[in-house]
Amino acid sequence: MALNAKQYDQIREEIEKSDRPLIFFHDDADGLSSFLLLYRHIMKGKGIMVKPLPIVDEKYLHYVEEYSPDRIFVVDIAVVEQEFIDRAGKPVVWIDHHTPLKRKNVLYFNPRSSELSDSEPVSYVCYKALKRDLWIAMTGAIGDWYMPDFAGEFAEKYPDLFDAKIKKPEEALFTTKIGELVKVFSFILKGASEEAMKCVRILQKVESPYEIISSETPRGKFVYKRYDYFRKLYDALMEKAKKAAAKGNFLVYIYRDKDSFTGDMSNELLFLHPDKVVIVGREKQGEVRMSLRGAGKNKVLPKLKKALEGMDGYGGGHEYACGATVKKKDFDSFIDKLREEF
Ligand SMILES: [Mn+2]
Repeated sequence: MALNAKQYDQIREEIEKSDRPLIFFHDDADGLSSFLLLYRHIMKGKGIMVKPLPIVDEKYLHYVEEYSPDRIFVVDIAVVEQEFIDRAGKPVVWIDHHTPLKRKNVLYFNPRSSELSDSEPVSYVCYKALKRDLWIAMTGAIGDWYMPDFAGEFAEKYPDLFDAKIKKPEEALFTTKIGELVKVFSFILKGASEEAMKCVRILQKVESPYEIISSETPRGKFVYKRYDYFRKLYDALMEKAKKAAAKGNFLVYIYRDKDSFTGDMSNELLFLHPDKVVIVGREKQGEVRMSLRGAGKNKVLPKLKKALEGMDGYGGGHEYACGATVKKKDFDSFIDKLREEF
């Protein structure tokens, strides 16, 4: 079940009590939005982007030492190791919506703890607790393929960014201005983290979405330019992917490039081809790292698990959205096995 009023109050009290919060966030639109909602509520703190793996462990302890926060927040991160919590020596507040985990000495908020099938994004949870910066909350929710109950209110305030007639998050994502803002939030986080964080710091204080999407201010333009750089790379890859041979019900596209767009690309390709199993992979260090997507009858998770049996590879995720890695030399046989499963 969604969190209750008392839990939302508790989240708000925790951030309001904090004078120097250190906030770890996932490197996607939901994670970034969650961080921004917490930060902007008190205009204090420091954000740390967690990538490439959504795990906060002892490798992140040095940030605690360097910043010496009074509280630690972790948002939209699937795993926080007990060792990190024990050694951080500060109160830890963890807000997440991945598979619930058991940890000690942490204030843990997860809508899935009481109902595993629930999936409210973390930015939705933060917005319900703080009720500020509606446009950031909407960006995080849509970025997580979730149509929030405040979509109508958002449409009233920002009719040029979103239309209340739209009921499917993917339609908002790929046909509206709020969808473009999701791409901004996702793409600026790619590439070098120091450069990404320059844009994040700007987002900590921008006053409206128009500063960015209409480049209304120099700082908004700065963010838009970084987004535009990655968008061009993305669009070029998408052009090739759209032409990729779609044999039967499979759309497979593999590329070599230093930036990871497989998640974003597979989502958009699935939107264009909802009847297909979409696989977008990136070749790196003798491996193919891929995102797999399906809809309707194409539940990818169980088939992926079967196809990986006895193979030198790993993967997992949600029913319709997975990630997996296999050796380059095994890729073709992996795809053959997966085809058989479907
Ligand atoms: Mn996320």
